[in-house]
Amino acid sequence: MLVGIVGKPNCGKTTFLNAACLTTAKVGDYPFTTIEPNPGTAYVRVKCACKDLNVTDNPKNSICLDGIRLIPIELLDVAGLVPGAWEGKGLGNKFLDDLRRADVLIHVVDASGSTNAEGQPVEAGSWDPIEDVKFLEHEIIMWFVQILQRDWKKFTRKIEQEKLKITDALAERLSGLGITRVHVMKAQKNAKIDGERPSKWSEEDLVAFATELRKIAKPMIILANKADAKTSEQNIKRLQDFSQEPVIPACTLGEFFLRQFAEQKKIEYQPGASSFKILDESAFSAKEKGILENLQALINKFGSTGVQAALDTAVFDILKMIPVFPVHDVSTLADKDGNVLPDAYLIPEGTTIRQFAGKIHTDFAKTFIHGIDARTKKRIGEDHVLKSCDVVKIVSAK
Ligand SMILES: Nc1nc2c(ncn2[C@@H]2O[C@H](COP(=O)(O)OP(=O)(O)OP(=O)(O)O)[C@@H](O)[C@H]2O)c(=O)[nH]1
Ligand SMILES: [Mg+2]
Repeated sequence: MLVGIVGKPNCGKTTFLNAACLTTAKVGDYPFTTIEPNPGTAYVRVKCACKDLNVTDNPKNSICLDGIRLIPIELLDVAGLVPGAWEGKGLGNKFLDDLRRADVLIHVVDASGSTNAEGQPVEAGSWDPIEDVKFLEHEIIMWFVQILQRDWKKFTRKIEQEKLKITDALAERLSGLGITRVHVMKAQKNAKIDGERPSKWSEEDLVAFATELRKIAKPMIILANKADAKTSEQNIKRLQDFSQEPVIPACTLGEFFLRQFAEQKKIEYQPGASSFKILDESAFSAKEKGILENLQALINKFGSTGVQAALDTAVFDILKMIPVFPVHDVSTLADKDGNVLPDAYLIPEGTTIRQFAGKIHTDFAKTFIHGIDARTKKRIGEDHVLKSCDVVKIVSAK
């Protein structure tokens, strides 16, 4: 799973990545600080199965902290997008191509209104961040449209002459963008587009189709960043009223400091928490203490710094992922080497045990015989839909 971090230049995308992943990618108060994408690994938190099964675990692909399993997810911070990027403006399509693999997008917006469309600093409050939300969605839609329009006539002629299925042909054509047949089918249905005569689709039809496809294949949340600025509060309310997507107020810079101080053992802080505790008063100057007080006040107002909340919303509310723990031995709950509850996987709600087997190893799906629920010790058939926090064994012929 890949979370793409997008937005116009200078809105705080790299600061978000650094805060979420404790990386040190370059940040600057000017546009296009980032050109090559910065990858990072962050964690989402779920209740670990060790808690209710009352076992001591030895996690391998994830981390367990006092019964909370931290599961890694991949993030990608990309270059800033400016209006017309889909036509090649700014860094253009290169930026968009970096997002091909993204399953969900976090759109970072400068809620303080102190950067214009190109990411140049302007007087605080003078730019309307609602414009950023409108333009970014438009850019992604037009990126899809422009890919679809290449050879559209030739493509649709072939479909009609050879009596191919438009859904299959479109899914194949768009597969490089991480778009599946199910995505295409849903988008066609929502856009109410005739599947019989694709050669008759107008440009408006293509835009309507791409608009629906964007919502399904690249769902988005809005991170209303720089919430610490005076001009942000009113804009955050306006963004929440305007946007169809979830809007999460955030102070990514504050989260970055908290995470660093926690790493240095100067404070006690868990990402996403609503408070932190100073462990070493002498480690901070009077000015730094003032900053920390302001940060606590901001967290009190918004519930958290918004960074972990954005990741959790993207993974659990938008992608609807659930954690599942595969084991080799249902009595000891261990793998072949005796590690108890070694791995936690994130899978979409509705995944069957057989589909899950295929995610662990393609061979498993082919040679799948049945599953076993480690809690009940009962056999489960291939169509059994997994639940959050299930612990399962896969029995295969291999
Ligand atoms: N006040 C405030 N400033 C922030 C916050 N997050 C980022 N900034 C500042 O915004 C500026 C841009 O931050 P970056 O993280 O480099 O922004 P970016 O979106 O990656 O920019 P490009 O790579 O140029 O597209 C820097 O001066 C940051 O310190 C925040 O939460 N509050
Ligand atoms: Mg950057």
